Amino acid sequence: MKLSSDEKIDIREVLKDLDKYCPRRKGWTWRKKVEDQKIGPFVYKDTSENLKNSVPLPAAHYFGNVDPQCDLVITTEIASGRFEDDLRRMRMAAWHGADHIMVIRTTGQSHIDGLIEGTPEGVGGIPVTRKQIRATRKALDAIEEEVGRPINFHSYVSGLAGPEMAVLFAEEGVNGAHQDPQYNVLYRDINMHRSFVDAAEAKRVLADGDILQLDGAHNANATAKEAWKVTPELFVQHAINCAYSLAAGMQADLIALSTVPPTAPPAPKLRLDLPYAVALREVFQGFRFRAQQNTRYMETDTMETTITHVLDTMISRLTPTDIQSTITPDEGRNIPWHYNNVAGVNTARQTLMGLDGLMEQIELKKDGIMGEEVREMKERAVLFLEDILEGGGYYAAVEGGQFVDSGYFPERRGDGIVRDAEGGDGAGTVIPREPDYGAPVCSHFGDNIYARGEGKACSDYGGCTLCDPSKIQYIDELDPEDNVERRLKRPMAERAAGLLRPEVERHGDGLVCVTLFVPDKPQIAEAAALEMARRMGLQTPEVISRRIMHPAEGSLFEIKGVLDVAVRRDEFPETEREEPLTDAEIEAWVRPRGIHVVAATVGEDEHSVGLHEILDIKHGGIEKYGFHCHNLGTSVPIEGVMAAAEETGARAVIISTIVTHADVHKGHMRRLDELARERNLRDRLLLVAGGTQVTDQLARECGMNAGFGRGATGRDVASFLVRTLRDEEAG
Ligand code: Z98
Repeated sequence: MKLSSDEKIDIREVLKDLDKYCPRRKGWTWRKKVEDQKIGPFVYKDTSENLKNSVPLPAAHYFGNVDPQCDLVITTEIASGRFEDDLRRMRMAAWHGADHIMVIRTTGQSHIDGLIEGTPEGVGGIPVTRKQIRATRKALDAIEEEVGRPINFHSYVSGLAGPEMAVLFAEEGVNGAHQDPQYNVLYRDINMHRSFVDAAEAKRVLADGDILQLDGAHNANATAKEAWKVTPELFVQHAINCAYSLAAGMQADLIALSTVPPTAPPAPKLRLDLPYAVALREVFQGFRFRAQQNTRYMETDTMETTITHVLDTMISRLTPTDIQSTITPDEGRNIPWHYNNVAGVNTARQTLMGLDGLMEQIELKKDGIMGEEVREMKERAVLFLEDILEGGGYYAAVEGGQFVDSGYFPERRGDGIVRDAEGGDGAGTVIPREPDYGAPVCSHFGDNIYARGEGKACSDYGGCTLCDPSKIQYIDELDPEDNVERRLKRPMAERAAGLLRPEVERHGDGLVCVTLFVPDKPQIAEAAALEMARRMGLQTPEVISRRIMHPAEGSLFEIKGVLDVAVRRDEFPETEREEPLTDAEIEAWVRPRGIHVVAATVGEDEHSVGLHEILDIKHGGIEKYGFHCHNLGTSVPIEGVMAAAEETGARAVIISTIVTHADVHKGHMRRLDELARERNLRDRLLLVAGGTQVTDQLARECGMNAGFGRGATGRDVASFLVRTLRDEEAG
């Protein structure tokens, strides 16, 4: 399957022959750092290889459209609820630099004691199934070809079906997974004995599949009442999972600690979070670090979330990090919207590029408050661990409510998460292994009759599904109602009919967001804002963000609602728009040639703002490329313009009319062309007209070489002049 950058991904093509799909690559991929990489006008210190296709950061056009890629893997979390919609999001995110796609699974899947099949719709994520994984991996194969960089696909192996999920992931080429038995115990109330027994098995499978593992410690940040106080506990959670993973056979460089800077402003963030990040990295040297953005203190204001995310990312640069994780800044107020996946990724890459080379210029102080805090945190973590050991070990500690409370250890508030060692999902399901137990796949922890001889364990029975993919049983849709074919019917029919609707969560969902400021007290303003949204025609309007500007002067609201409007795409025929030349290309051609340009607003027009925009260096006008501009001013007669053109030896004339009546702008253009011909200057001169009523087509009909209307920039005009003059020069 191949993607073309001007065509949408073809879901039907993705779904075709999935029963025969095999992953073309297995295991995790890091970005390759390139030292002192020259990209455009800059030499970068912390970048990796460039992409083949991408959307650069918005300001890139000032710098020759460079799109440097940082050396950290960038994660985006995808959670539309329908895997077919996830695929398009992944493609958008990959074009913006994400190479770790974390697919959130549907609420409750961790409580299902086995695999599920088909592709039912999910809540807060998708059900992870073989078909969903294959479709996603197949789409990602094509997307990684398109952008020119391997993309890691990630989901979850914690939960009741951990070992089964791990085998499924290893079979299907999933590249990364969360696995942490403590997650099961603390956050999903799954029986502790079962969780740890399963974890050994699951981790062994992940290890053999070179799948990167993330732990679950970040959940303590996210659930604690005062997240900055649970840092000693976080060390202990990381330590238990790391030690257990090593014991199960994982390599340290595929074990990643999932860490989150615990606070957000107005808390003194760097003062609290930086020593924590430093201490973690000192204690867990040799392991990998995945830095997630803070999600504990996200409000409904995406700007606030973004600023916290920037600070989080700065901490990642100040302390070594391998994966910069991002979350959609609208998490917590909607099903995250696809453009917000892109927003999150862009926050990380914009920050990381801005901080390029930082650590070659500064050093963190090891003494003073940093050193003290680091030492104290480590001591408290060790005490926490000793406390567990003295109290009878991990299970007893959890039964006693040792984990997740709001006290800075050893301070206790008696508000820990308490679990019964004999309770929870899957209690009583751990049974002793029979002496003749045979493991169903080669990757396996512990005793197994097949693993006793030479060679592969599965050679005794002719190969397992990890070694021989033809043995995998692929099961297609089972639910006649809830399946991808049925879900695709409406969107596909609308697409075939050429209909377009706005969307943010799922194909054609009609969801839009409007921003309204209402000048009244918050309560009245909110009710009024909702009513205004209704009158705009939005169905089911809902306030997703409210920000008080002043208790009496007014508040700002973001309101989402459904705009039930479909427009036909054939109403908008595509016109070929030539990309303007880059600033550098224009300047390189213009400067050595000393080209004169005469410009004026003509007739009786005193409005010079538009022309200034096009000419003045201050407004990014054509002067900056080295054109010699002779601005004759306002209300200049056409004859005067032509005389100046003759005198200065100009190669181009730019006339502008903003205010016009009775089509005088057309008359001016025709007259300019006529005069140039009379004076035998037409071959030498490029005639350009601009103004609110002017279009390129109209200008050409009136004898101009080009016309520029509303929104045109100096670069557009310069690009036209250079292209035309260059062609003339080339003959
Ligand atoms: C993140 N947004 O990591 P359920 N195992 C572990 C987890 O941390 C998680 C799951 C499983 C977060 C995602 N973490 C939260 C160790 C989830 C998921 O039960 O299917 O939700 O398991 O960035």
